[in-house]
Amino acid sequence: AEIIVPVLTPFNDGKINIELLKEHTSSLLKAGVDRIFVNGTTGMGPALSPGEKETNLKAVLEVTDKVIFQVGSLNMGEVKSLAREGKELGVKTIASYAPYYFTGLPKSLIVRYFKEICGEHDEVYLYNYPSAVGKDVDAETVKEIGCLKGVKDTNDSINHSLQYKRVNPGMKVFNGADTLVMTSIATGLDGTVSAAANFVPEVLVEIRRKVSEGKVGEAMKLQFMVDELVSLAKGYGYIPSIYVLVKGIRGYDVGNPRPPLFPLGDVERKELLDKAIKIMEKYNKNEA
Ligand code: PYR
Repeated sequence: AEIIVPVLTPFNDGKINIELLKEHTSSLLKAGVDRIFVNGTTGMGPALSPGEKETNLKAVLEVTDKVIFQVGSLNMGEVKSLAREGKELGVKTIASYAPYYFTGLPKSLIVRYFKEICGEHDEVYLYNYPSAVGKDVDAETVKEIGCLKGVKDTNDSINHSLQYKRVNPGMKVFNGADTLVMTSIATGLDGTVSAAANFVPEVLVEIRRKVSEGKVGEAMKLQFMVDELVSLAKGYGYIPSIYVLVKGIRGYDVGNPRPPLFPLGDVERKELLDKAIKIMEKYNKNEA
């Protein structure tokens, strides 16, 4: 099973910091992450211009070709042009969320959106995130689309993810919930796309190892540690917290998020990090 990281986008004064993105990407790959999902939710994809999406891609490509390039937006021309750009740059896999905000779009138009992207690139993944985009591109819809090679399903229902496998055999299926890393691996999905891989990649790699050794109970304990960290971070705003946790846990700077995802203040940073370290110490003690 693969561990895929939806990489954050480092900003300084509202501009992408390419060097920090490259350093973070290298560090995650060294920790054992398999692929880098660029311009996802954690990467603030919907808040990036087409040029910025391309900047992120090119930065990550300087480090690795193990990339999934997310190209979705509400402008079909831009989506297709990014898809073409990905192809020209030799990107193996691109992905897109469904058109968001327009929650009343009929299924036929969602199907058409993805078919148009498939016209530009031969390996297209669906990024399904119903709670954010306001519509569920489920297993039956994917069958109707007919050309998708994979899906990242950000969904608390593992059954929902499994149905893609049943209805579309041969399709790669990844669940995108931080709380279902162990479950995704143990149930035979193709892996996980977990934002927590930004700050605890080694823990996710260890969860995978434990599952493969049949030590499901130990994997579950590590999953619970991730759950507590994520739940803590969500209380401060998940994406801004991830920047603080990368620096505090991994020890290098990844800049800031960009408003409207405002960076945390100094007091919150310290509080978040102190609590995160306590959680990690608690689990590491139980381990010993
Ligand atoms: C993302 O940040 O893109 C996830 O799916 C978690």
